[in-house]
Amino acid sequence: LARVLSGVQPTGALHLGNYLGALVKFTRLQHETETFIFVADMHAITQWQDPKLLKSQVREIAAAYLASGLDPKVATIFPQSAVTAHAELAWIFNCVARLGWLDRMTQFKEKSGKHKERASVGLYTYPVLQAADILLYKATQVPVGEDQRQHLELTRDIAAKFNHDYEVPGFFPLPEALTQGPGARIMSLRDGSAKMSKSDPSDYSRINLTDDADAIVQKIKKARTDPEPLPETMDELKARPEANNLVGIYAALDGRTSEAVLAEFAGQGFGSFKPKLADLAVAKLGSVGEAMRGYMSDPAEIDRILDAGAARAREVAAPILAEVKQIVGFWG
Ligand code: AQP
Repeated sequence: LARVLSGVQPTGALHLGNYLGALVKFTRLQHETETFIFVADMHAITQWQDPKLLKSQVREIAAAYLASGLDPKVATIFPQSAVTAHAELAWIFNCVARLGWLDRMTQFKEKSGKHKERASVGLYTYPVLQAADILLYKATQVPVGEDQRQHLELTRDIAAKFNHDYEVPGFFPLPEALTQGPGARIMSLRDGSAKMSKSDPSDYSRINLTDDADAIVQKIKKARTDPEPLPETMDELKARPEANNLVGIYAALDGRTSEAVLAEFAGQGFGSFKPKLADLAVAKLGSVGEAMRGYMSDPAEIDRILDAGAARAREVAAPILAEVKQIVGFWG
């Protein structure tokens, strides 16, 4: 049976990109595979997080998981920092990964900005911790958005080098990124060439999971487009980033392909397509936002779910970490 693992950082309100690129896939996969989904609070502190808020941010991501349909009886849902084996394995992997590999990571370049020397060392080694998250459970499949593909390649490189250097062929699997589908790269509503992101200063660039129906409708109405009607073919659509993005969002929300959406709407202008997209988004996201608020009103229940998930994750991780330590020649 394939084992799936993924997570989301508790660093602010989730948006449509996180939902379609990650959460929807988790929910779908949980019934087909053994699924581990964590809240990445150790990753979150690579950039400053207010310690008074961090736990409630973790609960909010857990609430979003549950609201999107993750079932804690089926999937293991837990806070990353509750399973200390993540940090232990990350240290070993810090000694396997090469500086040259990390130097190539584009997300570090983007997130560290102009003053690289002021970024935390943790932000730099973030992909190594991510490799530990995945391989600690010997996960084979990692549902993520396109932006994480490079980090997954690094995880494979670390697994292969560990297996080779310690002469344990096949000990760690080489996990695969699951990035298929139209939701893998949702772009900003203001700029078809930038990804939808929590850190974009314009709230009109994204749809938040907590937005109400009015906000969703307004944001879609104001989304940047061109004056042409929707084309007949995918090639024509791909040449128009904003149009491509809105069709992709429709497809992902409706569980269809962009081709199927084009077949229905080709020839229509945005004056008629946008209201239909807005109706669909309100129908799909409205219930998620409402369910999230419901879960958030009972933090004790969320904590119970997260504690039970952490206990289960520790059980699975412990023997794998023990074997790794033995392979490395550690004392414990
Ligand atoms: N625009 C996106 N389209 C599709 N998937 C996306 N993901 C993020 N943005 C998009 C996926 O969401 C999951 C959670 O990602 P994260 O917790 O690492 O958050 P992030 O990537 O830092 O999210 P943001 O919004 O992009 O934050 P900033 O602004 O800080 O960069 C991952 O699977 C990711 O691929």
